[in-house]
Amino acid sequence: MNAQDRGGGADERPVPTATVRIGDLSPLVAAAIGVLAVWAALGVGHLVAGLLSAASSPLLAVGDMVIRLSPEPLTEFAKNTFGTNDKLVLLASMFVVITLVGAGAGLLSRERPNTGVWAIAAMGGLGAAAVYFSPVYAELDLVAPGMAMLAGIGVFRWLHHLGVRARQPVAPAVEGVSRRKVLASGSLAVGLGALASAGVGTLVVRDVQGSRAEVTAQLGRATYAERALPVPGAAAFPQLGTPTFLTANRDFYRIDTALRIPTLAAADWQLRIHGMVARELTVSFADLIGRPLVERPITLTCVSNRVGGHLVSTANFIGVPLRDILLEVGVDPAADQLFSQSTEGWYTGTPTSVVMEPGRGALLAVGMNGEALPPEHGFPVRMVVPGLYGFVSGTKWVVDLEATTFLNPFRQGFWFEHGWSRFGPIKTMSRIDAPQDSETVTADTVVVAGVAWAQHTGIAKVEVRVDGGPWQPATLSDEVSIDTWRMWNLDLPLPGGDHTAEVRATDKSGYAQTEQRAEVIPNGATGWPSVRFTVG
Ligand SMILES: Nc1nc2c(c(=O)[nH]1)N[C@H]1C(S)=C(S)[C@@H](COP(=O)(O)O)O[C@H]1N2
Ligand SMILES: [Mo]
Repeated sequence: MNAQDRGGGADERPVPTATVRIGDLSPLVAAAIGVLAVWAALGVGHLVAGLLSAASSPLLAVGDMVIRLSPEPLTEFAKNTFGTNDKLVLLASMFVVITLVGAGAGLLSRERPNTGVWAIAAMGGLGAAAVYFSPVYAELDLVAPGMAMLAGIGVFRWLHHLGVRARQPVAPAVEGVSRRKVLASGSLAVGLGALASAGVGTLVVRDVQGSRAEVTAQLGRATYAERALPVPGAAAFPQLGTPTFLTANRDFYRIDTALRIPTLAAADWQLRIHGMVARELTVSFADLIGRPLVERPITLTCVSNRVGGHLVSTANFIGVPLRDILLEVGVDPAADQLFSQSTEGWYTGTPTSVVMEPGRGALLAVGMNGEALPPEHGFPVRMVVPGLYGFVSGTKWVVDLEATTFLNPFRQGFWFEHGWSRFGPIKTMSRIDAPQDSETVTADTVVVAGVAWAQHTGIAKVEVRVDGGPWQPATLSDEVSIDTWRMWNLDLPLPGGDHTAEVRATDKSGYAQTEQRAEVIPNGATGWPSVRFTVG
């Protein structure tokens, strides 16, 4: 190393080259110390949050804040580009940014630790602010970011001290080597400690499996007022490329803003029903599951599903009719909005009139395909309203229901605040699953097959046309319920070459899908799905 490398500038003094500020950390060691310090902070924050309250993990709280504050185009870009991996991408990007900031903080502190300490304190402050301004902030939540900041600063000062010492040639080489060893072991210990804290923090948070197993067992011996019928064999054509009628829980599409899946055990859950009601009610999980349960197949759809998209799935949901509970509390007829909130702070508004329709079948759901709700689909309790997109009806991890009006400026749904529509009836839609786009089909007859949905209205007809020709009716699957999707297929003898197939569904109200293309925002996509394929 020579004098220029150290960028001395004004404080450069004419001293023998070999000893000029030899205690300064090398860039690599300085950067590594900064990185280890921020990792330690993240790990400790995650561990303490896991023990106290998951909502207080500074990393996740900052991520939540990013999601809440992201402008709509960015959110859509992320969803379209990364799909269901969007949260992983967000967390990974944050991790990279934080690591780089840590490295930068280290590099700015090659001589003295002060700059790095301030940078880490600033990051800690950001984490604390994110936790504090989270919609679910609670008393002890500042402990995790506080401990994280202290851990980060402590580790930084300590490793910096070891690093500087390791470079001072006060004693013969033997001592220098041992000091380097101390630095290396210290760094290793910090790295492992950070990893272990993050791991343990994640584990303690994730433990609702015991409670889930218990609920699944309870569902097995519960009293049912209504059970889903076995699915008829002709309800789907998976052999032709359509989905199966019921979607396995692990394949069920997942959409939410939750960076950490809430981990509320059934025993700790309760739902408060209040606002414009005659008798306020707080329901425990035991109350809820002790009522006569109903089990019904329902197809859920996300408003963000683009034409041809896969944000649509079907399950046998088990739950308690929400209408019955609302009748019990006596909802004021002037309360046109049912405002629901989840334990992690998401919220939406649903039209009371829809939930109160006698045949609608809105549920407080506790089960899905014969088991307790999976954690990512709302364990222990979620709302399901057939015929409405999830963003205005499907509140997962629901803990609060308030009868209010849509005029209440303090009770506006999360996605409404972000530029989406207030109401979300599901639009009649179809999808072509076979052939796939750009596929080459080698057969005399091309089998076109897919799915269509018009929840709570029902599908009456599906038609296919090829290369702009006449519309031809497809064969429909058995109808299981007007609240579920319906599969279709059609055999087409086609000459070799390139072809385009289009599909349109007509629902039981007589409405046929419009050709007009609409974006998903504000209230759902429209347009005819199409695929281009080659007969070879
Ligand atoms: N708590 C909570 N519930 C939520 C959401 C959310 O972000 N948070 N997203 C809604 C949206 S937009 C949809 S489409 C459905 C999706 O439910 P699923 O993930 O079980 O398919 O959940 C709804 N419920
Ligand atoms: Mo959605």
